[in-house]
Amino acid sequence: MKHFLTLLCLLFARFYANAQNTDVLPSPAHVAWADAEVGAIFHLDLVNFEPDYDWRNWGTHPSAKIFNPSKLNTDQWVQAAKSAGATYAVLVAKHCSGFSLWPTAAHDYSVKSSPWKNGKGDIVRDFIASCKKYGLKPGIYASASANGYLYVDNPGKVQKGSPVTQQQYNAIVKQQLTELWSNYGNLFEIWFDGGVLPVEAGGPDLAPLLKKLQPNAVIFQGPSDAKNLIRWVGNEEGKAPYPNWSRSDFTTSATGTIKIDSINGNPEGKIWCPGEADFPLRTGWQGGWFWKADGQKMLSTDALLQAYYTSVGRNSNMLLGIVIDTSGLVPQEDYTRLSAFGSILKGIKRTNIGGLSNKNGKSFELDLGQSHEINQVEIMEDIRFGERIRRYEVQAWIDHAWKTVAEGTSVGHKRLQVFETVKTPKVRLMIHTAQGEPRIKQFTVSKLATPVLQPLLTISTSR
Ligand code: IPT
Repeated sequence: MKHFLTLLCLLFARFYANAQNTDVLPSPAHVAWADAEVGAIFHLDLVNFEPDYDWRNWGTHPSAKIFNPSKLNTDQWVQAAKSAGATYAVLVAKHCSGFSLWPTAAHDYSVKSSPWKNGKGDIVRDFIASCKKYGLKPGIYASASANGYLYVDNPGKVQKGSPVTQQQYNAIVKQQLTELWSNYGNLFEIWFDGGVLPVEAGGPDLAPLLKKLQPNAVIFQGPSDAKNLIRWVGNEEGKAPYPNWSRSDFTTSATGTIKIDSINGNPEGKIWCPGEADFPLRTGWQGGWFWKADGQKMLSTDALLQAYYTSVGRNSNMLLGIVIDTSGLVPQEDYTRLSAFGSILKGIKRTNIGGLSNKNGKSFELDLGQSHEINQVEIMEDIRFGERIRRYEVQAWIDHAWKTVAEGTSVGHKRLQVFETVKTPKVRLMIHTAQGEPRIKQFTVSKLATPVLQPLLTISTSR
């Protein structure tokens, strides 16, 4: 009996440990978001029409009359994003100026006071319709943390001289977000740039509103009591840190400031809150997020590919910033670069040499039939069961021995690693440390063509 009880205790302890370590799971919205992998984010604001405008010079905001992107065509924007491989798209509906791209009822500083479409237009409506037309999942950014028109600075605090009090500003934020979250259908992603001023610090109470109006959207840096949170990776270069765990103890910018908590995440973290790596196609003025006629540079396709590997390849989504010029279009040169990148991405997906999918366990061998050249591995966990892998190694059979070609820690939705080309008839994946039984969604070995491989070998893939 004593032995029986001890055994029972041991079994229970083991079960409990396993359950504890694997019970922080993604929501269905998180899983769909991880599957989406590549998104685009579009910026257009009054600063495009008045480049000298500094939103922090309170009271100097430009007149809405200067906003007239006369050729605006959201179909063209969404097509540009799609050509780059994006499966979702986020519109910055209100950036730091406070000027709103939809005819908000909260105040007059919006498209309705502009000459564009004689004040009758709605860019949010057009954008969502284009996303539907081209099959991209729509998202909206309308940050609560900055607003030049209402003298609000990060992290959502009303400054001296403002025409509104903090309470009035909070009410405006709620009203605007209610409009955006009620009138345009289900959103895939909602963006809070710079986080949200917590309620305890005098900010608006947004979690109940999210729960009521958009329960299935993932929320970038939202209030800490919201569901479906995702976090910032800490830079605007498309570089997720490594390791990059999907779990974390907080979302980034929990206090609404630039402070970064828990940048690598934590495999034992309390919440599922994966990283999204946002970065613009352009660099220079306004960080490259907004269009300017001159003085900016564009990332090369090599740089874009590297960013893909350091974001999607490190268990993060890639969110690529696309500018809109004052005519209301993605400039042709940007469009061309985006499509060139999209073609490269598609090509990469066609180079698979061998693989397996949907298998449970800690060790897997791939027989390639005959010797093949390979230089990339892709590992995906079935994250519906949590992130279980803690340390792994990939070996190839070379000269009658197993040689390590890749190793690492976090995997999550996707891990991509490239290495110098080796010729091998078989490959094995070994999971040395895990919590619970690893669930492998996919393990693939492939060969990247030399011109694609070269720039990737220069990034540190942390073997
Ligand atoms: C930075 C914000 O502080 C951060 O919270 C996040 O929203 C990020 O932008 C998104 O790119 S501010 C930027 C000037 C680094």
